[in-house]
Amino acid sequence: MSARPPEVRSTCPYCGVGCGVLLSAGEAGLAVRGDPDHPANLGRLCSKGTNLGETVDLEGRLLHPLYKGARIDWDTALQTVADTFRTTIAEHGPDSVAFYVSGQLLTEDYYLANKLMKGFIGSGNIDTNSRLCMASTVAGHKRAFGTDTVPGTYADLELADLVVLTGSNLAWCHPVLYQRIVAAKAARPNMKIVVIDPRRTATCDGADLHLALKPGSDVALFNGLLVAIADQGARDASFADRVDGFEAALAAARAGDLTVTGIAPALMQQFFDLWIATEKVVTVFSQGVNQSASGSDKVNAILNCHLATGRIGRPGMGPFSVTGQPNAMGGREVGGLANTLACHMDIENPDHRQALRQFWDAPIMPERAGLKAVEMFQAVASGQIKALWIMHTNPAVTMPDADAVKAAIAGCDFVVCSDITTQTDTARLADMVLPATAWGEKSGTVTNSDRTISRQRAALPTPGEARPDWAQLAEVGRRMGWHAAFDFATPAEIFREYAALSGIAGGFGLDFDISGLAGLSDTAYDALTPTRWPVSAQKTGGRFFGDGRFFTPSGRAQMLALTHRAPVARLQPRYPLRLNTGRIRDQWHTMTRTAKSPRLSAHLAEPFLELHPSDATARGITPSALVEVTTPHGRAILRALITDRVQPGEVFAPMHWTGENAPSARIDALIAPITDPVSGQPESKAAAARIAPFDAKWYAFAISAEGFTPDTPYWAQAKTAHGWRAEIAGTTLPDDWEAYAATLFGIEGAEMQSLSDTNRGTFRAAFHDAGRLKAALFVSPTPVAVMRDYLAGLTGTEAPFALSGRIGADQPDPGPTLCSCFGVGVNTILAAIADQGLRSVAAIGAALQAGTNCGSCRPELAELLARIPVREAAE
Ligand SMILES: Nc1nc2c(c(=O)[nH]1)N[C@H]1C(S)=C(S)[C@@H](COP(=O)(O)OP(=O)(O)OC[C@H]3O[C@@H](n4cnc5c(=O)[nH]c(N)nc54)[C@H](O)[C@@H]3O)O[C@H]1N2
Ligand SMILES: Nc1nc2c(c(=O)[nH]1)N[C@H]1C(S)=C(S)[C@@H](COP(=O)(O)OP(=O)(O)OC[C@H]3O[C@@H](n4cnc5c(=O)[nH]c(N)nc54)[C@H](O)[C@@H]3O)O[C@H]1N2
Ligand code: SF4
Ligand SMILES: [Mo]
Repeated sequence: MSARPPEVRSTCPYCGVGCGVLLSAGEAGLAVRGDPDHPANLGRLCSKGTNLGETVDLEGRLLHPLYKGARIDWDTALQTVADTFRTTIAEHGPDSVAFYVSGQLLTEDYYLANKLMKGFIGSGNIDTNSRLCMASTVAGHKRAFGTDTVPGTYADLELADLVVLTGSNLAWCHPVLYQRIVAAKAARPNMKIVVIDPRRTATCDGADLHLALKPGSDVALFNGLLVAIADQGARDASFADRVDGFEAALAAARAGDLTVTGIAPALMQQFFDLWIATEKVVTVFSQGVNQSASGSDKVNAILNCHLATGRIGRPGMGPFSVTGQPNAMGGREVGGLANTLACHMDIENPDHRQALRQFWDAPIMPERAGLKAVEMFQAVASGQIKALWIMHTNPAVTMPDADAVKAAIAGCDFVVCSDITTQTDTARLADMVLPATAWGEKSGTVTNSDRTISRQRAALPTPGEARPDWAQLAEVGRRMGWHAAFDFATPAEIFREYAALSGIAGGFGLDFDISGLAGLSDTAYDALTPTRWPVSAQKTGGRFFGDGRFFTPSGRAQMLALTHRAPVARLQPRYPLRLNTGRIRDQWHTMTRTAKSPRLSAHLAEPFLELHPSDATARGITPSALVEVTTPHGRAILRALITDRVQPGEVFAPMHWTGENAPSARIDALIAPITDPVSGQPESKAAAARIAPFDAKWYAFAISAEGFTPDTPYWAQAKTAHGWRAEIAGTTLPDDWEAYAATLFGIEGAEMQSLSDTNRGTFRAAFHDAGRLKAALFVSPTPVAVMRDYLAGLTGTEAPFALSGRIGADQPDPGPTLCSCFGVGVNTILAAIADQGLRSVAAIGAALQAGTNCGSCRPELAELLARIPVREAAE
């Protein structure tokens, strides 16, 4: 028996928690488990991390460069990119080109992209999807602290006596951090959790208090807290000389109106009292704060309260921005934003520019910030930008006004897209598509939310001709004529240069200094264990600001005078509803990886709109019907999910679905390109919208062993264990359902059973080939009632009774999958709660295994328990 190969230690490619993973590639695929030694997760993983093995196959992978849809060799591809950028710059100047990159790039990739654009092309026109994500936090931190510094560490979340989660659905978006908090609370039941979110999310299930504020009213709420801090004499006198601006901030706060929050005064007071009475308080914030036209002010309103009370940078207290992407933090460090330079240096600071130019031996440096994402794509649309390189991001789906962005990309003279697949809305529009090595195949570093730098290491061989992003950038840099500056053969070489540069930043007294890592040998880089920055002669790891020293010219933190501003997208009679957008538990952004996993796709298999029962009733929208959502910018069709988790007048839709899997659900087509004036971050969570029932003539549910593409106004497709499932709706009735079904599935020669009831308008067909079910279609004039999860498992089996659409009467319907690790459905859980009198999440786990592996579904299990009255034993 051969010895098992050693596990490769790496980092999960999804959220900013930055969990360590142990990988082993074998014949059965890639096995993934949590790294017990990684400080972020100590062995835990959420559903997305647990199911990584299902996402790394080569189906749909791009394995060689493509130019205008045809395969070309790397030499020609890279020369074409270099030549086109060079001639465009020669004719139209450096600002006629741009890079749009991503917080999912490795630090080494990101550093080179920034070096090439800012130091050698000589333009500031490199921006990143972090503009849609972290820009308001960066602006808020810089205004208050002088630098973009996250003061605390993850341990603070466990040491705190109060954790406030505002604009963050941590249970779904940073599940392992959430589990760490829940475990800390279980160990110390006096610890309190408060959630501030217009919606009642899964995160609320573990909370002591939920404040459902009106969208966009965070500044008013935290201003109210500041007033209460002052009135209750809770200002920290010993910290007062470390902070400027208290009086002005307080005066502005006193002028505010708390009623705009829509929160009951008593509840608000309870929150203020709790916050003030609890010294060890951490306020966690994320996209509900950042993605707003007042995002930077929201950030500063939170920082104001921590600065006034001196609750910052000490164990168990501080403001805590959790980063979204695995290397959102790294991107901020390398200066990936159009208005920053590498290592937290400033583009407007001539000394910083000069030092960087000298270090890089750069021919030219921009003296002003480049275009921020929204402006950048507007400049692409107007023809000002003529060559664009998009790397590791899918802006045709995720930028606001996404249809305009799509048109801009399509109309641009030359677009390069580096991706792992061509099956994205963006890659399909690019002139040149360059195949990148994917997560399991590449090597480098990422920085998580608490400043911990971790290694990503390759566990899988490079497929086809794929190349790492850094290698693509280095080669283009060399071919543009800058041989020495881009003469890198390994990520370790890039990292050493970057670490050395950070020493210069440290010399300016800046926070980001990892010069202690500049001398890492290749072997030491390979072996690097998770390390929190800074790493310098002066300071290693730890927290910032507990000593009251900030990075502003005065050394004091700045409190800001802030005034509540309502969302810019105004509600009006034609658009009376607030459209909020965000994430679901088991999908990652535009789904190019997570949608490959049948397990992850089972949780929520279709795009939806959460709407309040009163709004549904008022518009005649019934459960499971389709709704048409319209804003001044676009239109979407989504499944109605009627729930009091959202407030009346507010609706919520996920951001994930794309032209590839549900073309009518590209939610960013509905979002206005409105941005925060300070940070340039879009207002992604507060569109003005109207909704109406979608007038479908027929609805269908379909399963198939092979992928298929309906041509109807609504469809949404998801992967199953042995094929695909789809929801379909049409506005015109086909003449012949049997012919329609055969064409839909592209099936010839299979045996068809069908059943139609012309009176009721229903039709069902099942196709068998060699005794195995290939595809089935269930049509009805109303939303189809069949056992979807059961049917989804039938393709490839004999399934003689598939047409019935349900399991035999003797077998229960498991219902939609809730626990994706063990595939346990809602109905199974509800039945067990009722029949076995289960009272706790742990009891459900003992009975059904649900929730016992990654634990991501535990909040939803708790919600089921709360919803279902348990039969008393005596009854
Ligand atoms: N499962 C999953 N996890 C992810 C990701 C993913 O795609 N899928 N993406 C990662 C990335 S890049 C990011 S940035 C993070 C995002 O993580 P989060 O910010 O937690 O996620 P979102 O769902 O975008 O938004 C959070 C909440 O903000 C609320 N909100 C909306 N408007 C307001 C408001 O005005 N005030 C307040 N206080 N709250 C408001 C929304 O109702 C929503 O519940 O998640 C990361 N983790
Ligand atoms: N309405 C609305 N819009 C939003 C948000 C919201 O909450 N609401 N959130 C915003 C936020 S916070 C974010 S972070 C963005 C995220 O939005 P995007 O970054 O646009 O979304 P992703 O799906 O993560 O795109 C990553 C792309 O990189 C490709 N890829 C994967 N691995 C590699 C690799 O190793 N190399 C290369 N070159 N490519 C690779 C993937 O196939 C995919 O096409 O969306 C933003 N848009
Ligand atoms: S919490 Fe989940 S998605 Fe985030 S890094 Fe950890 S395993 Fe990955
Ligand atoms: Mo993000």
